[in-house]
Amino acid sequence: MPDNEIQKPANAPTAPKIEPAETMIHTMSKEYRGGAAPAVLRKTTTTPVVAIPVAQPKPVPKPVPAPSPSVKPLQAGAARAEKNLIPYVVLSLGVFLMLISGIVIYVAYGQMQKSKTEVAIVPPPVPEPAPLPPVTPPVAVPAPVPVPEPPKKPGPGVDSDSDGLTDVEELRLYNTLIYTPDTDGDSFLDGNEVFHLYDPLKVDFARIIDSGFVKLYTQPLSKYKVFVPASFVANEDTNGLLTTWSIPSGENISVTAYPNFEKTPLRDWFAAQFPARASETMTAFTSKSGTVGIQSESRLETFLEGNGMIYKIEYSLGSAKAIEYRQTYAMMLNSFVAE
Ligand SMILES: [Ca+2]
Ligand SMILES: [Ca+2]
Repeated sequence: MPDNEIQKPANAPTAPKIEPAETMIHTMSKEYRGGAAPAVLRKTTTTPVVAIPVAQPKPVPKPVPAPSPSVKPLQAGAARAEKNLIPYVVLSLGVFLMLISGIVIYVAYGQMQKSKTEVAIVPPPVPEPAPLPPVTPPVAVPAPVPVPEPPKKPGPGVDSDSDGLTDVEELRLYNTLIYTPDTDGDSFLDGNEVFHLYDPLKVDFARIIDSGFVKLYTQPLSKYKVFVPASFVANEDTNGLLTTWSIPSGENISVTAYPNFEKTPLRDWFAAQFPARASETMTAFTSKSGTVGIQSESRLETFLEGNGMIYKIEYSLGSAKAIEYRQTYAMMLNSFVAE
């Protein structure tokens, strides 16, 4: 039995017989035992080994003598180690190159982004503004000084039929027709009849004092008589020098008596009494009853004299915007008698 053949225990089960064609046991020649040249080892390592069934007890291999340290298997191991390092070196180089490439690409990409950012940040060149033409300051034109308008003088009231009586007088005082100038048809206009102290509603020469539209007012202290519309209410002061007839629309007609003991001529008296109105033109006036005096330009203020007195008969408009009672005022003047 050869040396390298494994001793089988006596009581070991019989191993199945293995056909030589399928299982071959290669043994090492003596010349190779204890270390051999690498070339020889490579040649012998290809020797097939007999497969041992698992169920059999593991044979104890015969210890192999340690190779001599002076032999060259270490050189072969070193060569294999060097050979095995090559892939790692190549892999390391590849990784290194990839890192370098990545860094280069990263730096290049950063430079590109920076360039883009710098290009975006750079503001476009601002064109120089064209020089503006010299501005000529406007010539200051002084604002026109507003001229205050003089207060408007009240105009006459509406007289629809142009008979001399306003519509207000006809409707409120004399009961005449505002669209019929001659209400009673006696060929005299309504206003003309009132002015001359006639009844405008009766033909012939019926007196207005008998019509009921006017009444006689007598002032015993100041000693005068005057016709006034029946609807006017007299307001007298205590000494009888001033009597005022208020009109519901705001106007009033008044008589003021001034004693003239020295019998000063009327115009002189007027100049002394109203020195501020010395330049005012006063027109001579004579009533239908024969009383003489002077009258203002507006014909709304009249001074009559008689019986040692001077009477101012005034038509004050107050807040009225139109002169509605001019013919009535004229009627009162024509009826005024100092006695
Ligand atoms: Ca009229
Ligand atoms: Ca008439």
